[in-house]
Amino acid sequence: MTVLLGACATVQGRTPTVSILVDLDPASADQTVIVESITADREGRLYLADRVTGNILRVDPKSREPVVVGQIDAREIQGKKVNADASGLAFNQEGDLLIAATGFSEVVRIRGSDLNPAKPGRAETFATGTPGANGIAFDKQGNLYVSGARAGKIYRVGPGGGAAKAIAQIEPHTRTLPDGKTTQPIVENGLAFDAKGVLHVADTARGAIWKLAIGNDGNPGKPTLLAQSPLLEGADGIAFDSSGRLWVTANERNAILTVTTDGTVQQVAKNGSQGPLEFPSAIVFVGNTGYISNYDTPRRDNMAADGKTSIDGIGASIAQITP
Ligand SMILES: [Ca+2]
Ligand SMILES: [Ca+2]
Repeated sequence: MTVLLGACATVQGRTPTVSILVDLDPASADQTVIVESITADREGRLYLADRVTGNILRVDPKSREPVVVGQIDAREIQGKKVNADASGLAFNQEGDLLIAATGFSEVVRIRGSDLNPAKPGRAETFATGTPGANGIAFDKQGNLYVSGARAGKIYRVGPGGGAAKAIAQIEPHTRTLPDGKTTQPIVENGLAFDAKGVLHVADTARGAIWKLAIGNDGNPGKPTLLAQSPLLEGADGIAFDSSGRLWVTANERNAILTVTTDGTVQQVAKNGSQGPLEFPSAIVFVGNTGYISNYDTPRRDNMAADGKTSIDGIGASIAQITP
């Protein structure tokens, strides 16, 4: 009996709570800042890229004060101004920050020594030939993997960067949302490696997580489904916690879920348009605390009461979840 009670307590004892760490645009709730991803450095400081300004923001969870430490300049391409539309971020082993620049079909880099509030570092091209670049993740050898969004190609480039090569394919798929008109065609979004070096891929369109084993020769196997569930619709950023459990932000459902190694999906948190989750786009763990970027776009469960905008809640922000 004691054992049973103990087991119950382990499963149900503590309910993870979600709260806001930082409001990234305190003067507005109307997408004046747009953050699609979040990562952390070795000291546990958080980094986000603002699609509106091109600024790279650093936030120390203790001081909660965003500072600008880098910049991705817009480019002029064929006479038109093109924004980077920064997505996934990740640090390499040398401490340089890599950022998927969806607008450029590239991954850009800011050297660690240039992440400086006194003189924000300028991003430069690291990898080319990555259309739809969204999630990024490094393997243990320092190779960078890049997800390709709707076309479903996974790209890889070596530690030095250069022209990326497509190494795997997830079949394209488009889902229609419950409103009967909005569609979701992104089959590759967030990326994360587990401790064994298996790449996991969030499929936003199918509401699924794929696994891609990479052989010792560097050759990938075929993608296999780990989990597919209506709970995972909108699966965006993913990250493993220290116990090896995969956490998923389901953006359009304003939800956070976990997926175990046997594919069991569990909803950990969910809320309506008022937050604290507002179209959560990614999660990163520092110790046992998960930090979540709120992208806050007007869609599905994050649509404001006006039925048009995402103005409910506080808008672009970092939420935190303590398991
Ligand atoms: Ca993403
Ligand atoms: Ca909102």
